[in-house]
Amino acid sequence: MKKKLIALLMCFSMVMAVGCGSSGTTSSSTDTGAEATTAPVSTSDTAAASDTATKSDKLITIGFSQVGAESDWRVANTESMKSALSEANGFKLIFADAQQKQENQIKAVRDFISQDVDVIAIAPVTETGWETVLGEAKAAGIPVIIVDRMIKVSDDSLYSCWIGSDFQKEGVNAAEWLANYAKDKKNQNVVVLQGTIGSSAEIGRTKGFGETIKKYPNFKVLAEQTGEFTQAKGQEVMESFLKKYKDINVVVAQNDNMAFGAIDALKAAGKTPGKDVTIVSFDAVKAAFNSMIAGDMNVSVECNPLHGPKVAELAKKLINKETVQKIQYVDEKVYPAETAKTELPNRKY
Ligand code: GYE
Repeated sequence: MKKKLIALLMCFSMVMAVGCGSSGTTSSSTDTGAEATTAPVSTSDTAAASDTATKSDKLITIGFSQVGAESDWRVANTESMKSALSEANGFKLIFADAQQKQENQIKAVRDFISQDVDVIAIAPVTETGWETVLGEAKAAGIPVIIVDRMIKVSDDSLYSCWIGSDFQKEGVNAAEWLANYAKDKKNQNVVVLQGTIGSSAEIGRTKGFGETIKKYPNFKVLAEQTGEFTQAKGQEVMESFLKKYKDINVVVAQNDNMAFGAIDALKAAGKTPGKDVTIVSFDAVKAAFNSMIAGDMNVSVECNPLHGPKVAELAKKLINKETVQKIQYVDEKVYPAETAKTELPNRKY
């Protein structure tokens, strides 16, 4: 009740400042699938919701702000979250697709607060820019779980916990694999297709790979440019790299979808990816295993998107006021092409 009162007061002050629930973006970007939607909430709706117990006593209402649907990885992550946060498992999920824009995520979180959800989960597009809205969630007494990418905040109490991957370690693993694979090859020119600039996945993979490959003098990074984690942009940036640089020996794509785009661009330019150009990728989605079996991709560094069950467990613990581990990394492996055939049947995403 106290939480609802605080939320109502906050909402009122937000009406004065920005207009509570006036955002149409969240509802238009909201998934229209089976789960509930985040339609804009008017102040009178909110007041009504706080008067009558509209929420089921049993179900935990959780608002999840997802990055978008930019890659196979993301689709798998969404599926994992939706199936774990189901009514059968005790949840009412409010899913909002941010279409790769942080501003949409901020609006979605404000909608979640005004709907007085029990828990908020966010897969943040970028690391920075979260202080204000997370301060609002904290003031409303709503615990926040950060999923996948990290956030950078001066006050760690603005979120309850985080679960995701060690992106820097993934970058180091990619570089170590490459250094060993091409140890007898001289003058290896590398281009890097980066993910969304400012996302933890991009920051960690760029740093881990860059710092490690520097130790091996037969590699030279010619260029780094973002392909926004999408296949179309990966292909476009690769085409421009091919126009600019004559001798590209290695492509490092910070996710599989950009690697698929780069492979198409290389083939169109008459090159043989997997043979005369080494393709290093991240995520290890099923399609990457098929690409390795076809001989196009040389390695994919795993990034596990199956966070749903863990988020469900954390949400229940937070509701019960149990202590949870603040930072949790998932385990990940490296899959070179020679493992693809045996591993493909075991892959879950
Ligand atoms: O690698 C990429 C997705 O944040 C780990 O985002 C995630 C990344 C993943 O678009 O495919």
